[in-house]
Amino acid sequence: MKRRLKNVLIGLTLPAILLMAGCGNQASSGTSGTSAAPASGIQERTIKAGIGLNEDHPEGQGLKKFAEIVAQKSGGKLKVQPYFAAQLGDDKKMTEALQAGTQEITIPSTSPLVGMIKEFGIFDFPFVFNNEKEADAVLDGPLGQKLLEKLPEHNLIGLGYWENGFRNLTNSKHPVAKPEDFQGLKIRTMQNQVHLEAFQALGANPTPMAFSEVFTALESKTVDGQENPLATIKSSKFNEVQEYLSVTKHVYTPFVFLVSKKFWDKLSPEEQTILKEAAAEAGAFQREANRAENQKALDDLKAAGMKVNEVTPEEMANMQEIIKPVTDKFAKEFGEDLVKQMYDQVKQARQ
Ligand code: TK8
Repeated sequence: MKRRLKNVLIGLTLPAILLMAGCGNQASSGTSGTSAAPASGIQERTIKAGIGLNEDHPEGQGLKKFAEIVAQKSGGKLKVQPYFAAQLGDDKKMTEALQAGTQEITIPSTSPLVGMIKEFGIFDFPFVFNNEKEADAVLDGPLGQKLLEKLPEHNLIGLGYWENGFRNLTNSKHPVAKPEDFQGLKIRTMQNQVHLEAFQALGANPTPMAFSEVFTALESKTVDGQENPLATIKSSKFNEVQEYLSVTKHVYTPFVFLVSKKFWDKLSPEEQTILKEAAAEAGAFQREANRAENQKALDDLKAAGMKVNEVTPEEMANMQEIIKPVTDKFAKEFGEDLVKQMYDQVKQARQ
């Protein structure tokens, strides 16, 4: 009897002793259902991450890089499943899925989110940044971070900004070199009031729509034109349905890296750190890839037969003048101090 009792006691105490001696990993790694929390604090998780652009676009390359880094930092336990080309829906739909907790990550343009976080609208003001360096300085500086802090109240966590880039106009009617050339053009815009009213002020006839509908709308001539960075125009093959490309660089659009707060709050500090670091490292990679691709895309689009014209700084200034009543109106709506901060930080970045 005594021997049996002794064996039972050893059976009960041995795992506890092993656990205290830090041998918990063997007991819990990869096995499910163990009562002891894994010493490493990393669970086996599958993370659905969707974007609207194609896999070959620098944003798609950046998302794949993110998945690699997360797998490497988590020993393969955190598995990011990437979805491209709006397989999970457009920017707004995927952002709503994050808020509902049915999707974990998306990286939309800030523009379609302005209905939810109005202050993001300051990035829709035209001709704010002269180059990517200035955009990085504002987005990665106190102002960009301040806007990310508004996300948790919307059930979203923002881990930083990636690059969509400087937008340019394509259309099937004629070159656009000066404000009068916008007259009557049916232009697809993002679902964003600043863009809509800016193109109206220029005399165009804007139609807001989700990005996933743009190619078909151009092909069926429902709209005459659209505007996007060169890498997107190339990756989405808009040259197949658009004859003219006018290099206007009229707005710099950021992507914002979003995580569902419902998902985020379940993560251990270690898992959160892994996602934060991976989003930053993949973001730096994505910005570089986007800039390289934008350089190359212009030559490729010309080679594909697009008729390309550059818009002179004088004519860009004329466009900005015409749009000024619109940006003055929205500066009041978004907060004039926020807009002033943005222009002050741009000035600092120019020094
Ligand atoms: C892709 C969109 C796209 C944006 C647009 O999901 O809608 O034109 O520029 O990049 O976010």
